[in-house]
Amino acid sequence: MLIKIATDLNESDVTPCEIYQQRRRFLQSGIAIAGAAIGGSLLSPDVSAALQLGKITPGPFSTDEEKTPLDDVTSYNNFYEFGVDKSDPARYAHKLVTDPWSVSISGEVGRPGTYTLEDILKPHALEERIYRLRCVEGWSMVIPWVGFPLADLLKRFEPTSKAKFVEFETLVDKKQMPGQRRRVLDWPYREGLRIDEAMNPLTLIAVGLYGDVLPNQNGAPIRLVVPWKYGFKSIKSIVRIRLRGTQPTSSWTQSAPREYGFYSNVNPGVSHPRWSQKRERRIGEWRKRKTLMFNGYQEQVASLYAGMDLKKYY
Ligand SMILES: Nc1nc2c(c(=O)[nH]1)N[C@H]1C(S)=C(S)[C@@H](COP(=O)(O)O)O[C@H]1N2
Ligand SMILES: [Mo]
Repeated sequence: MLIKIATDLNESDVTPCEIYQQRRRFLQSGIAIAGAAIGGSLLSPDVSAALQLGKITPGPFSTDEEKTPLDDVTSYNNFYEFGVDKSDPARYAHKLVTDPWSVSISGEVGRPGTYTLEDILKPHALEERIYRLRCVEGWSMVIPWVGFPLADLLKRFEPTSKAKFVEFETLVDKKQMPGQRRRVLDWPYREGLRIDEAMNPLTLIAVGLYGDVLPNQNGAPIRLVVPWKYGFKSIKSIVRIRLRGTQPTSSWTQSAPREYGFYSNVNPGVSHPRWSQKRERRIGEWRKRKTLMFNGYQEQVASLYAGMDLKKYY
């Protein structure tokens, strides 16, 4: 774990739970976290400054449900580039070099180009948004993300009137990502959204969680968070964003089109062909919860799908 704590705490004295509660108190009291609190070994001062960590304001749409402990958020992950076991990302992702990092923006935009992470992040004020994340496998978490709306990012690059969809890609680098030596998926990991989904104010570009930079296993340095869709739509470690006129594919749809559709909205009424999606296990809980339509974000997103048959467009 990257998280370094303020100097008046001794890391070995406290559990991860106490560490994040302590960190929360710093944020809530509005006191900037000292520079040392940022994962200095991996981030250059430029990127740290661009991230503005310590100046995170509470954003809209947060749930007041109990947050999943940091320890679970960073040790139970899906990030197939590092292996298919839940523990592989925490074990292997620390090797990923996330600085320098660049993101190419292409396709139907007025200002295409390859931008450094700093260029990408600098104009954006960071918000904390506590969102539910529900994996298609049937587990869920509540994660306090740090980020800003994807819409704000896309608008800066001036999408043309032909931009109907957005496609995202993760880094390909077999040396750093040992899981890519096997063709479990057709690399790069790809995802896509319809432009109105991408522009919805819920859709987040995340650069941190629990008030700190993203741990590598959670998709550093920059990932997508689409809380009304199954977790796999929330693509990690993005290097390419392309606006397009036609619907892109996604890695999971490509690998098993009958199981994973382009939309992949959380929907308890549409089963995965091999299991039900009616219930979920919140990590840390024993009793299963009912899965909510659109993962509980109906109010924000139901109108996007008005008139669509969501059994057909799963
Ligand atoms: N590049 C990439 N992004 C990815 C994945 C992946 O394997 N590779 N897994 C997805 C899946 S299935 C889930 S449930 C979420 C998990 O995010 P978390 O580990 O931060 O909780 O990341 C998604 N993003
Ligand atoms: Mo997932």
